[in-house]
Amino acid sequence: MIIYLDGRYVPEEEAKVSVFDHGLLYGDGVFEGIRAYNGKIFRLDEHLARLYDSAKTIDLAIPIAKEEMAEAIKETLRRNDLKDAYIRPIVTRGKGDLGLDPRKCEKPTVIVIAVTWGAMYGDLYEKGLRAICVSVRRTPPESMPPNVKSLNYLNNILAKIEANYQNVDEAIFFDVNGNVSEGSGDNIFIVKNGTVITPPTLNNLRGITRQVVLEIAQSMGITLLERNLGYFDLYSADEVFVTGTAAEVAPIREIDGRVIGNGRPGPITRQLMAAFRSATQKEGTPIFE
Ligand code: PXG
Repeated sequence: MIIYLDGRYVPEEEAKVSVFDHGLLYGDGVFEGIRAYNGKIFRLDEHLARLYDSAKTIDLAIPIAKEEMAEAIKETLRRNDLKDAYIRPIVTRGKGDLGLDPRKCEKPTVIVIAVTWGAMYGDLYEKGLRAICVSVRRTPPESMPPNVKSLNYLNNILAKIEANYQNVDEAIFFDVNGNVSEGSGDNIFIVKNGTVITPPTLNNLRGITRQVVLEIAQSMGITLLERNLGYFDLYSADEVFVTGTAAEVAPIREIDGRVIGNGRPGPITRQLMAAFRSATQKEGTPIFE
């Protein structure tokens, strides 16, 4: 496996960062999760925009331009001969000392990892996922904007741990005000009486898959709403699904023991899953040109 590290393409064994890197010491940095399908990188520009916006928000100046980052991603895929892949660009604050002051970090560390990747949830795309609403709340935007895709995922990991202890597939976050936020690593949608509804993005990550699904639903003439949701909306929904680069579009069949709809992926979810799959096969930035 070849990794991009600070301008060089190196074997995995040589892809090492300092133990004084603030990405490790403090989770000080940002990342993206991007997919390539069929030789094309899906929504690369949107992912790069979010990476640079996340970095800007935490006052981290990425030392290479977006175009260079795009080239590093493509070249990493080419060197690993990958046509279908999960791509992980990472930018950390860089090597500093044991104090948290970022001014001690002279140069951000830039990494691109690319690996082969199949369907994250296997047969659950047919059966549907089981989920719980977790007690841990999504970090409020006043503390750390969930729109920043930062290297500190402990809030999300605590949610996942809670779901793991309950032996379910996914965790659903609420925010501190009692509104539905998102899944541990994906955005959430409900379908009620034919309308597709998803929460606004102040209290969650502005997912790129979420945006693609909204575009697809609109093009299909499905009524869309962005509004706050509560427990009532989740439990009484006809359909619930989550969206993410890793998860793609994944149906939820049960929440806190309540069966959603008839316990099978619903018709609108199925339509959106199929349309999303076909979009990922068709569009994207070519890797090998
Ligand atoms: N919310 C959060 C908190 C995320 O981390 C999404 C939504 C979906 O966004 P996109 O742009 O991908 O549609 C994410 C994306 C995992 C994992 O293991 C998931 C993500 C990142 C890293 C790992 O599930 N997330």
